[in-house]
Amino acid sequence: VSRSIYLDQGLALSPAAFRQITALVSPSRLDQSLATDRFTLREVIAHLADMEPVFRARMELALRAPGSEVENFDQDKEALEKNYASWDVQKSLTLFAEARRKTLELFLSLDERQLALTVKHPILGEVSVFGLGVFLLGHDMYHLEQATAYLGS
Ligand code: NI
Repeated sequence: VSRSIYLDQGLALSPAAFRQITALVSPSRLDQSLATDRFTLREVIAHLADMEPVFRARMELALRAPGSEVENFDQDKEALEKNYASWDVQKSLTLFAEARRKTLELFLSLDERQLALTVKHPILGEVSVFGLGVFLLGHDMYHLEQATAYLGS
């Protein structure tokens, strides 16, 4: 495992990308559902803000107690229970940016030995702290593509 400048930069830049895209979307479209089984843009941003501390907690657990088992995060259950559909988008963007800054601060502080420590996830299997960082960036991109679908009329 070695540091990847694009992984670090990508993780740092995601909140700005979501903020910039959201600024270009008409407020009336934020709650539009583009696919029955996917979040609206408002829910996507809330989901990112809500998930970020969960990702960070997994990294912290791997560092503190390597080999621990973590639970899967049921995003649809969380979305309903926490009513993502009601979250203020600007507040969610701010929450996400602050939470990501903390994740990145932790991630950048780790050495190679620490990045290789793992947790066990019921779906992902054994995943390292570095792997969690890669997963996080992939998750950003998955939802970033979804957000771009809200651009245009
Ligand atoms: Ni997601």
